Amino acid sequence: MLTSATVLAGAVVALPAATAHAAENVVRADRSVPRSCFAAPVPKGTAGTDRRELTSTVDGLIQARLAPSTGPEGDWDLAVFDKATGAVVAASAALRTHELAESFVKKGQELVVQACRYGGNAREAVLGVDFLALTPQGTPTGTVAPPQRAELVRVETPAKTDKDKLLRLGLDVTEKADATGVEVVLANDTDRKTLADSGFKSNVIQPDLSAKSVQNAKTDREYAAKAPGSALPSGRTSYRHLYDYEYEIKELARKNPSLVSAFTLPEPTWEGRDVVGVEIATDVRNLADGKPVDFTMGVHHAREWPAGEHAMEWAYELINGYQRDPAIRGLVGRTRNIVVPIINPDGFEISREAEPKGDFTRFDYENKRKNCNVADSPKEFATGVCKANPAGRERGTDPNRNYAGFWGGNGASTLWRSDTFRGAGPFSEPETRNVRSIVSSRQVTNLLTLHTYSNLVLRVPGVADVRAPLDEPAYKALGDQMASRNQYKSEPSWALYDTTGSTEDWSYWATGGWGFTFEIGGTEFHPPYADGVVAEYAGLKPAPGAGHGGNRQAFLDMLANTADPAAHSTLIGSAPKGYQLKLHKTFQTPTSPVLQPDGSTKPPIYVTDKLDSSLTATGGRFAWSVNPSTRPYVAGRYGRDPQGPPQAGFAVANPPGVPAVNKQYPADATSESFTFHVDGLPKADNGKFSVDVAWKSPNTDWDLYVYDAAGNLVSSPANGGTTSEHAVLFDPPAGDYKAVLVNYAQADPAVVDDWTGGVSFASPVPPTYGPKEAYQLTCTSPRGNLVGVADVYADRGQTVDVGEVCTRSAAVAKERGVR
Ligand code: 0X9
Ligand code: ZN
Repeated sequence: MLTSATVLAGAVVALPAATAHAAENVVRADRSVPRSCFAAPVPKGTAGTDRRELTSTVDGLIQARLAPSTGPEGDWDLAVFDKATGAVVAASAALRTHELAESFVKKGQELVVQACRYGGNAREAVLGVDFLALTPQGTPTGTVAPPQRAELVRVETPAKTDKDKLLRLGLDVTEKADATGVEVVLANDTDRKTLADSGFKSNVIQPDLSAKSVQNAKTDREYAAKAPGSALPSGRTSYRHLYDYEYEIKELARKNPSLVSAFTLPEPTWEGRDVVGVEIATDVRNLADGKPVDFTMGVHHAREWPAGEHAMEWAYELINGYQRDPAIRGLVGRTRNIVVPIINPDGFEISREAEPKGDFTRFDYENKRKNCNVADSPKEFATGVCKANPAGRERGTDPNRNYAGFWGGNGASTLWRSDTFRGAGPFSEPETRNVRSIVSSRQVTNLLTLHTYSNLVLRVPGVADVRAPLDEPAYKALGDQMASRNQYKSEPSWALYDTTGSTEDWSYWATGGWGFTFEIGGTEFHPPYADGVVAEYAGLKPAPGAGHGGNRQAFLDMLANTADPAAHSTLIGSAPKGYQLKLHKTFQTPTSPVLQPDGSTKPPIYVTDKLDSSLTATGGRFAWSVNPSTRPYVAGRYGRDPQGPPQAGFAVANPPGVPAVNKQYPADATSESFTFHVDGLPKADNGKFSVDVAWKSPNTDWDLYVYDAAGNLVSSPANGGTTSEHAVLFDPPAGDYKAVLVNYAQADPAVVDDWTGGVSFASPVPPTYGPKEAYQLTCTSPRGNLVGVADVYADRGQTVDVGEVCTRSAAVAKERGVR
């Protein structure tokens, strides 16, 4: 009785005799040796290492941690090996001495824990090891849950309201969506029931995600075994682990000290992991050199492994290219490049380390999306570490719903369990605050956040109501340019469905720096490496970008845009050597009216944003690449002035007869239709057309589809009700269109509830313009005296001469008697 209870409760076991003799917990090495700690166990006594041997007391998890001892921190790493085979079980290789190596172990498994002093002056570090029995997920009591099958289905959502309704069910909705359907992950029977009860039509895309994962892992092993290298800049052939990312980042920095620097983001994660990044620029340590910043990041979402791979390969691309490719060398010389491949290391570690299990019935962790925040779940689910807790993969906040931009609105969930849970408040998560700190302290003119999947290049806004920014034509052009390389679809992200609180919907509206989301790949969150990483990155078959340059070329286009002064703003002037110029802005970023679980809303929350960046003068003239001083949010909204009247609307004569009830459209074409013509200039200027049909009973359902003359589905069905459908096309090209009506359901088959309807037209909405905003520019002397102040207005593409800001304005102030 007692023994089994101990196992189920999750035994926490320290090192042998660790509690009795604290000294046992201290690892020591007289000198540092930069090496991969996880490459292999090295013999006892090897320089720069220390080791412990121990035996797992549980079927569950090992958690090995390193913390700094007293004195300087240095850089220590950690690895755990299976003693019998020498295979790495867990490892951690972050930049300081905050290491957490965590993975699955078997009871009785003999382990070697190896600590390695990579660099720095710390002769010792403090080691702690815990073993935790695995609590079956979803069961706070520890009862074993029945096996569950995870599957991928396509849900039919012909109207935009259907998508919104689907989003409200709290299911795991993917970005793979088109005008009439969305792919959804059903993790278990509860999800299946939720979908079935909701009345949506669906069909299976992938019946067993667990089996698919096992198959993909095999494909990956075979590929890695036979490929000597790949077309990637690093030549890599398999998905990295978190420790691979960490180790490679610091090796890149160590080997290229003037070009590359590794850094730790300001906040550790919920589980205490350091988040690491890499910066690439000539004279890399001089952060305040005034160059524009390109910021690329991956893995907000745990299971989206190719996102991290693409970001990491981009870092290699820049470093290799700087040495070998004159074009890349030129671009790198004019920019600063920040890469953070894994924004959400807690989540990524779980997903990545669960893969060998291939078991979604108990370890659906491989399918985890969110971070490891536990604060918002009910108490009974708030126990255990993220890899072993009663809520399983459902613990956590969606980092891509947690930014302040329109936070709390549509397309994010108020429920802790949901895959799009928005969190307790805007920027409630360390992961989003880390990104915020970079974007707020540097002039990030270009931001790219990588996700999987659906072959998309997305820009703001995430919700249609926000309307496009005045920058829309240039913003779209950059997205389209990148999409011409990877052959993804370029569009504003609201076109799929609403999202609020996503990365660039904060960063762009707050700073004016272009922000894009790429959804890499066509079918899976982490497909076989050769397809999802090598082919998509390098532009090889079977990627759609094969022969067009792939993501590699898209990223280079983004970098070329970063280097282009026409794409941002530039301040020029002169300042004595060593003087500090600072640009400051502070403002309130409003969230959406905050949706409540009961559907009501509360007033928006105002988040105080502060943007502060600096330039160190080198003496004489300077040029400082910055974002425009007026926020897009304030500058206004895109639109166009009507060039003529809109076309007159008309009622439609319902064709004679009624098509049979059809639930299989378009597979079964049974339907009826009417055609209409849209006029163009000089006769009419239509900003949009709307097709509206209505019927009597809420139990009747007519589905509406609108096609152009070439047969493309063009409508974005929106705002339908229970007795109506509404399809809209903005800026419709002149020509013939066909509206198709499918009789999906009849309230009373004996009495036909037929539709009535019509087509209406509206003028384009003219642009709206807001006020201009300034930056506060200050100059501080090397002794710390404030010697110059100016308000600076700069529009996109503009070069503004701020003159001798450190001397002239100071002299003027003196004349006025200001001290
Ligand atoms: O839902 C998301 O966060 C992203 N899709 S994913 O399947 N990778 O989870 C897309 C966000 C798109 N919205 C904006 N970028 N605004
Ligand atoms: Zn994602």
